[in-house]
Amino acid sequence: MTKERAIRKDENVLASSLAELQIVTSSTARNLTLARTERGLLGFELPAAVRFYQQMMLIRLVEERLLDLFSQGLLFGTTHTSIGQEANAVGVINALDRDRDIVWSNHRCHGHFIAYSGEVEGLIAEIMGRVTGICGGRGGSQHLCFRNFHSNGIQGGIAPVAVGSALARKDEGAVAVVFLGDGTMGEGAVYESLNLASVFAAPVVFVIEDNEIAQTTPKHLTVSGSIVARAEPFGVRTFAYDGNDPIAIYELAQEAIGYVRAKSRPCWLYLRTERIGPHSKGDDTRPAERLEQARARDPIPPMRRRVANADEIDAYCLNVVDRAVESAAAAALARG
Ligand SMILES: Cc1ncc(C[n+]2csc(CCOP(=O)(O)OP(=O)(O)O)c2C)c(N)n1
Repeated sequence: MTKERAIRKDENVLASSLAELQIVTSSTARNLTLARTERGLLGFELPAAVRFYQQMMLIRLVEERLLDLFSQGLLFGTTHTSIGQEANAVGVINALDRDRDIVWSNHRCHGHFIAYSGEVEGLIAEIMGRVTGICGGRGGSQHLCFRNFHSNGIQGGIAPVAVGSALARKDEGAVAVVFLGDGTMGEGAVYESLNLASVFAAPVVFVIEDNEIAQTTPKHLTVSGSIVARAEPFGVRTFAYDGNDPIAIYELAQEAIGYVRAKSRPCWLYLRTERIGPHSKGDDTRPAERLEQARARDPIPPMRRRVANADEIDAYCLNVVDRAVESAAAAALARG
């Protein structure tokens, strides 16, 4: 093949890929209407304790089902679950203005995403690689994009983007929230972002979910000093919580987000939490007693005791997940 023909062939491939991408993008855009967002699933009309319990159960049941679907070979790509960390997602996301604020999440994003959107079916379909997924089945577990919600699996890579988005939307009164793990404290981009957020007065909330482990590496082997104290030298105010109560997290997040919005300043919201499940699938190397400690802080049982109709909510959430899986399985494969 001559060089010229080879280039033309590449151009044709590129053109057809772009055309395909455009189809996916426009069909996805059609799906992104508020009408399709199953806001009822998030229980906006319910009292806070019931609403938070329902959202946490949805997250838990979706993620348990994802692990099951993975073991049956029904997922596209990998997946990371936030089992044990649901209170953070529910507490922080419910304190946001979902229509105005911007969320930047990471590889462990399903809980944040469900609490933001209630799009259980769109998420499951996405991870099963189906055209009905919220990104047309092309993004998978770690790369979600829906309204003002974005996730990306590169550790720390979302921090500068969050700062930029906060600056871009500052005049509209929007706040950006970025979720980072303790294992991401070694990424230089986090500190560059903290510095610029402070210097440029960006309304961004850095949420640190400290579960004391990064994949299989315990925090003490890689993180020096105090994570709570890290932001203060940058002139960034810190809010901190150690526990598993979504209502307490919600109240603290409201205070933190209220401060960021009112002062147009960044803040550091530190949440000590526990990952109960594996990092990804079947890759938990922690000793039994450490896992026992983690399970003792499961946020769901204490909330369950506070909700009178927990059985009813569990049955409702289970039905939602069953229907979502059935409907996703019936949809066409994005790459099929
Ligand atoms: C820059 C970069 N390095 C390595 C990885 C591989 N990786 C994915 S998640 C992870 C651990 C992250 O730990 P942490 O930030 O504590 O979040 P957690 O998994 O505990 O939620 C690693 C090393 C990555 N995604 N990006």
